[in-house]
Amino acid sequence: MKNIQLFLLFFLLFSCASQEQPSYLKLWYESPADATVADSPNGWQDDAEWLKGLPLGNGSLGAVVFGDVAMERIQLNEETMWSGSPQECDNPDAPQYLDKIRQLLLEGKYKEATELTNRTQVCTGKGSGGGNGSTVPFGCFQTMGDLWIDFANKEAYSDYRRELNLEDATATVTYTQGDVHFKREIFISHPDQVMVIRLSADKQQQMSFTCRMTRPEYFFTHTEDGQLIMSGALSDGKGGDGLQYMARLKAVTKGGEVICTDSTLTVSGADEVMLLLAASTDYQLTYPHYKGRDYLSLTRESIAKAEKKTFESLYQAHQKEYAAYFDRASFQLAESPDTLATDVLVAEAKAGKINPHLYELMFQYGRYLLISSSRPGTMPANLQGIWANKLQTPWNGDYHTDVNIEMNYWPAEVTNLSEMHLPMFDLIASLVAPGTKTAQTQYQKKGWVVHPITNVWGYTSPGESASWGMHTGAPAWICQHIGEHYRFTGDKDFLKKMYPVLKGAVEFYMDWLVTDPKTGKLVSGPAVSPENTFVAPDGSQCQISMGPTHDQQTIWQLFDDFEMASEALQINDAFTQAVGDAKGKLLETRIGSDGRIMEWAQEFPEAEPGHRHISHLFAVHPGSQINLLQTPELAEAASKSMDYRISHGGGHTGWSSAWLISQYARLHRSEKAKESLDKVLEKSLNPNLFTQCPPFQIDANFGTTAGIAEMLLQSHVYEQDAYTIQLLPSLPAGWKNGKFSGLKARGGFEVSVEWKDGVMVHAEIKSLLGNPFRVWYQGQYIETGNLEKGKTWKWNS
Ligand code: FUC
Repeated sequence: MKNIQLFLLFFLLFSCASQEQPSYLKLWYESPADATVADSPNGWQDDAEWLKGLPLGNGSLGAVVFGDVAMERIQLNEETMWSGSPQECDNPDAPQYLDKIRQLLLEGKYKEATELTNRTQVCTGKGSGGGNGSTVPFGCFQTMGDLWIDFANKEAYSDYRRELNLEDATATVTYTQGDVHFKREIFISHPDQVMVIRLSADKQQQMSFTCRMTRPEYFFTHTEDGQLIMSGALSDGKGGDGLQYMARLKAVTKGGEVICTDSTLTVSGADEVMLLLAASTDYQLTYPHYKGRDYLSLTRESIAKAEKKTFESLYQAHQKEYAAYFDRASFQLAESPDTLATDVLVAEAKAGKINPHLYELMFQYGRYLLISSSRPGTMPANLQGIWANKLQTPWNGDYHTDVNIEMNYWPAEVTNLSEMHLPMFDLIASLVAPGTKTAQTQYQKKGWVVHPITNVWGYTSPGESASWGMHTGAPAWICQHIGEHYRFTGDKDFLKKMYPVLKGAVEFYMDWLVTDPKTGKLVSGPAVSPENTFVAPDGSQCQISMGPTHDQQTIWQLFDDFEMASEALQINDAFTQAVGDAKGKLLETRIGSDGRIMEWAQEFPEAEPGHRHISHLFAVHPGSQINLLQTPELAEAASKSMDYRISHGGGHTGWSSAWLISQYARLHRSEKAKESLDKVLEKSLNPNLFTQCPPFQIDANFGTTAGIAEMLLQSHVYEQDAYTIQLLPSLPAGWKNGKFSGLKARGGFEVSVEWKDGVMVHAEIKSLLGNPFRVWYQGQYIETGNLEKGKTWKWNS
C-alpha cells in the first residue's frame, strides 16, 4: 500500500512538473544589443542599441542590460543622479502686474496680456535651461555610467538568446562558444539593495573576464577591500560640486582568481562568478532635500551583507518580494502561449499586424516598469522612469506636471500597485514649502503652487516662457492623485497625513480665483491650456487667457476631492463651506457652437487643431466630472472633441495616443480606444518596448497599461453613495475571448472577469472594505447592494 502511495505521489509530482508552462511573460530576442556602438553625444538623439537593452530596477537602482557576448555592457542608473542644486527662481516683481494682466484678459486684449505675462510672470534665472539643464542649477537626471564586462573568450557563438522575465524581474543571456554553454542571470534586488549578476558555464574554469566602470564625465575609480569603486561629484550648476555618488563592484567566485587594480576587476579561470553592485548618492531623500545621505556606508553595507549570501538566497528573496506585487493582476487575450521574439512582435506591429500577445505584454510591462522604478521611499518615476543613458537626458528627465508624471501613475491603483503610488505623494508633500514661497513671492497668494515642471530640488516657479510655463492647473492636477489613492484604498491615515497638503492647494486657488464681472463666475488666470495656442480675435496667436477649461476642471476636481476628504475626516468649518460655495461658482465646462467642448472660456479658433495635449478633456479622464451616466451631453461633446483632434492629426506622440485610449474607453467607444492603443503599438515602440514621444519617454508605457485597464474595468462614477463598477465597458470586437484578474475598483474592490465570444461568462468582485457597490454590464445594473468586507460576489452567465 505504502509503495502505491509513493508511486502516486511521484507520478503526481512528475506530471505536474512536466505540465508546468514556461513563463509566458517575457521579452526575448535572438541577438544582442551591440555594446560596441557608442551612444550619441546629442542628448535629444535616441540610441538604437540602448533601446534594445533590457531594463531592470528596484525603484532606486536601475540598469539596462545589452547582453553582448564578447563585451557585456550594463548601463547603470541611480534615481538621484541629478546634477544641479536648489535655486531661487521666483520673481518678486511679478505680483504688481497680476491685476493688470487679468484686466487686459477680461477686456479681450489677449496679445497685450500674453506679452505682459511673458515679460513679468516667468521665472528668473535660467529656469529649466530650456529642457537642457544639466549644467544650470535646475539640473538633470543623468546616467551613472556603465559596467563593462570584457570576456576573454572572443570566439564565435551560437544558440544566442536573451530575455527579460516579467514574472521574476530577471534578465538572462545564454549562448554557446565552442562546446561551452554560457549563462548570465541579472536582477536588482529590492530587499538586498544590490544588483546581482551570476556568470556561469556548463564546464569548469570557463569564467575569465575583466570588469571596468566608466562614466562620460566626472568619475574616478580605485580599489579597496577587493572591490572596484567608481565615485565622483556631479555639477551643482553653479560652478561647483553638487551630489557625490559611488558605485561598488565585488566578485564572489567559485574557483579561479580575482585581481583588482585601481581601474579593473579581473577574474580568471573561475567555475562560476557572482558580481554584486551597489550604488548610491548623498542626496537626502527626506525633506528638505539636499545632501546628507551616508552613501559610503550604505553601499559598503549592502555589499557586505549580500556577499555573505548565496545567489539562490538572494534570488529567492528578490523573486518573492517582487512577485508579491506583480502577481496581483493578470490579463490574458491570446489563445496559445506560443510567442514570437519581442523585436519580431514590434516589427510586425509597425507593419500594422498586432499579435494579441503584444497587448498582454504591454499591459504587464507597464506594471513591471512601475514596480521597477517606484517603490515606497524612493523618488517617483521620472520622464524616463529611472533609465537614462546620457548626461543631458531629454527634458532633463524631470517631473512634468502637465500630463507626464500623472500618466506615470495612472496604472498604479487600478492594476493593484497602490504602494508604488506612494513616492508621488512624498514628492507632492515636498513641494509645499517651496511652493508656498512661490505662491507668496510670485503672486502674493496663500497656499502653495507648482507649475509644469519640477525636479529633485523643489523647483516650483513658472517656466521660462509663459506659453507653457504658466500652467497654474498643476497643483490641482497632481493633487487628484491624493483623492484617487483614497478612493481605491480607503486609507484614512493616508488621507489625514495628506489633508494639509490638499488644503494648501485649495487655499492657493481660493485666493487665486477671480470673479469674471461679465458672467459672475470664478475663473483661474492668467493661465494656459497646457501648451496649446489659440487665435485671438485680432488674429494674434496667444496662450494666456482667463478660465481655460483645463484649469476650471482640475480646480473643480480638487475642490470636490477636498469636500470628500473633509467629510471622511469629519472636518466641517467655515473654510470647507467656503470651498463648497466656490465650487458652485466655478465657470463650468461648456459646449461650443460646433458641438465640441470649449477649450477656452471664449470660442477661439485653435492654432493647431490636432494638438497633442487634450487637457480640456481632463474631466473625462483622468477626472470623472464628465461621464456617460451622469453628464451624457458633455460626454457627447467630448467625443466630438476627440474625433476632431484625431482627424486633425492629434494623438501623434506616444503619450497623447496613450491618453486617448483611456478617454475613448471612458466614453465606451471601444473601437476608437483600440485604434489609439494600436497606434501606440504601431508608432511608438522600441525593440525593448520603451515608448517614444519621441524621444523615449516612459509615460506612454504607463498610459498604455492604464488605457487597457480602463477598457476592461471602470469605477469612476459615484452615484447614490456607491461606486458603479463597470465590467468590460469598452471591450473591442477583436478581443473575442479573454480574462483578467486582480484589477481594482474604487471603493475597495478586487475584480476578475472572463469573457467568451465577446460576452462576459464569469465575474467575481471581492470587497476589501465592505462599501456598498453597484455593478454595471452592457448598459444594465446587474447588482446593487452591500457586500461585507472580505466577501466575494460571483456571477456566471
Ligand atoms: C510636455 C509635452 C511634450 C513632452 C514633455 C516632456 O511638455 O508637451 O510633448 O512630452 O512634456
